[in-house]
Amino acid sequence: MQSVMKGTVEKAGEAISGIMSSNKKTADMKMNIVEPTSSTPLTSDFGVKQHDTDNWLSASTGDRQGPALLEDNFAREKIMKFDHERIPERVVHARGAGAFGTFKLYESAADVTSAGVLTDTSRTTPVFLRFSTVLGSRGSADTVRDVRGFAVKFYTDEGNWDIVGNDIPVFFIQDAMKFPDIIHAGKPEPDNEVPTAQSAHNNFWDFQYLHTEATHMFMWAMSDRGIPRSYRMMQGFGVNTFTLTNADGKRSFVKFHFTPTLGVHSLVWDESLKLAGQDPDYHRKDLYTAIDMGAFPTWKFGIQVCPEERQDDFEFDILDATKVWPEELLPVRYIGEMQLNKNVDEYFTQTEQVAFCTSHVVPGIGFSDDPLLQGRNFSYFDTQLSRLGVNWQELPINRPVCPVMNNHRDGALRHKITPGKYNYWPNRGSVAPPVTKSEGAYVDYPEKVVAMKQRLKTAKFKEHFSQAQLFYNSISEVEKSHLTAAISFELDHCDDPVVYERMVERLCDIDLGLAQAVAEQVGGPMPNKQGRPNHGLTTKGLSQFDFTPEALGLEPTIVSRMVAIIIGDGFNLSEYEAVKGALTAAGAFPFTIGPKRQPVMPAGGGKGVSPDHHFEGMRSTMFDSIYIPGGSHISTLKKQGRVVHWVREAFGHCKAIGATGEAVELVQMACGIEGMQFSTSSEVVDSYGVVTAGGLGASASSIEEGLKMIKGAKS
Ligand code: HDE
Repeated sequence: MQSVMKGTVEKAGEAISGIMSSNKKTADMKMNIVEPTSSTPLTSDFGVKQHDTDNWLSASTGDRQGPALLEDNFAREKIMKFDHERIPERVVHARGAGAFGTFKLYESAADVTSAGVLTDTSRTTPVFLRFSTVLGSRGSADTVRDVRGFAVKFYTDEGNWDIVGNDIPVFFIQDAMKFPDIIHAGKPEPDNEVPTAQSAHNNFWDFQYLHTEATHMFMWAMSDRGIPRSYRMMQGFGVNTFTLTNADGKRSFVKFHFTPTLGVHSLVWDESLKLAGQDPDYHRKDLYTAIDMGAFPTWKFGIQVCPEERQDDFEFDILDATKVWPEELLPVRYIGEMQLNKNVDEYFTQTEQVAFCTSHVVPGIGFSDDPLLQGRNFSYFDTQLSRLGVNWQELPINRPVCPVMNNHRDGALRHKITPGKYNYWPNRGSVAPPVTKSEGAYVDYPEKVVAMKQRLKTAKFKEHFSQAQLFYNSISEVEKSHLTAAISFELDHCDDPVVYERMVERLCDIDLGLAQAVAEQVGGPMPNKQGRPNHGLTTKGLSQFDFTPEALGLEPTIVSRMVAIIIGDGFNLSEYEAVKGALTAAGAFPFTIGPKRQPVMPAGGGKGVSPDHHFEGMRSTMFDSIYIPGGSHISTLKKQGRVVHWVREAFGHCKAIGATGEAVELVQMACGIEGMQFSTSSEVVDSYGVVTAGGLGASASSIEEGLKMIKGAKS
């Protein structure tokens, strides 16, 4: 990849160094970065230079290996350090990928909050974002069907603010106390630790039936949101209800939204399944490559604000995390933009050691009584203690960019050295005094609470189906059919009839047609009666089609899309170069795929082209689109099953395919379906996302056009 995109990488390098010189967090991290070079000698951890780290000190004669000696402190240090390399993986969201970036506000939200990060439009706030899957362990695959974590740490001038969100705006449970149950039910079953990274098993669906408040969320998880094309093409949501307080002390409720400027796109299920084996790192590589190439992913940041006086105006409780706030009732106000523009320097010390806490908020931002959030505020700090130890906030990735001073002391691996006499307050020297609100202190919102201590959920929390119906009613027919197929797949993996038959019953509470379609696939009695009547309401902002670039008022783009150009000996060099040049100029990432990674000769001879990969080394699933130039290579390629499969599979996955000259025949053979049009002249024909031109010339721009269709075809 570096070779094909060298120019772009150099440009990206310049852009990144410009951005980074003004990034307080990356500047702060530099203090801990020690770059190994060929002139940095190898030493032990206690600093002594070493001459041999391959052979354990032993009592050997010249021709016979003798016993290893315990006295070899260098060998012992190396082995013992290695023995302790692992820390506990996260109990959920273990598998992740992260990057650094910046947050810029373009409209002040001073009317609702006093937080500097949301009011000062002149600031650039450094961020670190960690994406993750939820159920799989650290070594599982990226493309499994799952919810994705979207955790953002804002290193603000007033301290760290963490939004620990997901790519889906609601959650399975309303109360934190249920978290161990939902996670135990989703994780591998306890007797045999099967399946890995999947919700397609008895326990998960048993829980979904018995725990009705999860209904809305499982509909989202089974929709295409559960199989994103890229971390860069997902929305992020804070999910919980937080509060904002302005300078006059007026408080509002708020939900946080991040919307990708690339639009929201998904894989198709067959691709996800195959990619989990073919390229388990698909998403982390996609993120890393895009940033490396200078195609920086960007999200618009929005707030959905509910004034205190309107909190009881809705049929749902605004503190219930299993409910969205429909945009017709409370519109999303986009006020800023977040961009990721630097990859991590080292995975462990940054992506693995980053630690988020929902309880980390800054002045002007606060909590609500959302019972899920209240419990999360306890859990995250607690989990960091077991994962990273009591001084986890001193780790380079976690420490704030503003001053930190207090009377917390000691504990394992304390790094900070705080000189002086005082480690308590008040002290006779008035050292490290608390300050007032006007001096920047976080002051809790004075809220009157009159209540009974009891374990309950109030009436509105007990309504569990209305928004599941709203979601189903609001998505497109294509999304509905994918959702039906996804539930059918999952329940097919449940072998206990109690589980899948009861789930079909549950689906009747949403939509009878959906329940019947699923029953047909998975077995059990065929339902014939709708359960709860469907209210028939719809809302915007739930379907992925509401987040295509066009719907967001943006130009569709092929920037960072991966295009495979397939060639064999005898390919048409001028078509190849024209299309590859056009793709590169438009910001796409073209890769040449040939029969071997040795020079492939163009028609008419000349210098060969060395492909980036060979037909067997990659699969169509790893690319967004395919282009095949014309030439005499087609007669050979047509006979190669793997090549025909490349094209046919890409077509089956609704990808844009381009062919010029003789290649039109190959594409026709691989994916010709009744009614499909192919061009035999220089006229460009676009039929079912297959763009063909029989002659030379017009191809470059037409392929570009074809690629723009990716966004629609893949949603
Ligand atoms: Fe989490 N969650 N969670 N969660 N969560 C964790 O904290 C927890 C919930 C989310 O990239 C853990 O540091 C409870 C909702 C993300 O490091 C743990 C409850 C949402 C990440 C934890 C929830 C999330 C976590 C495990 C129910 C979306 C990964 C490791 C009240 C808004 C952050 C860790 C990263 C991680 C607890 C529910 C998102 C155990 C008790 C709702 C993105 O503390």
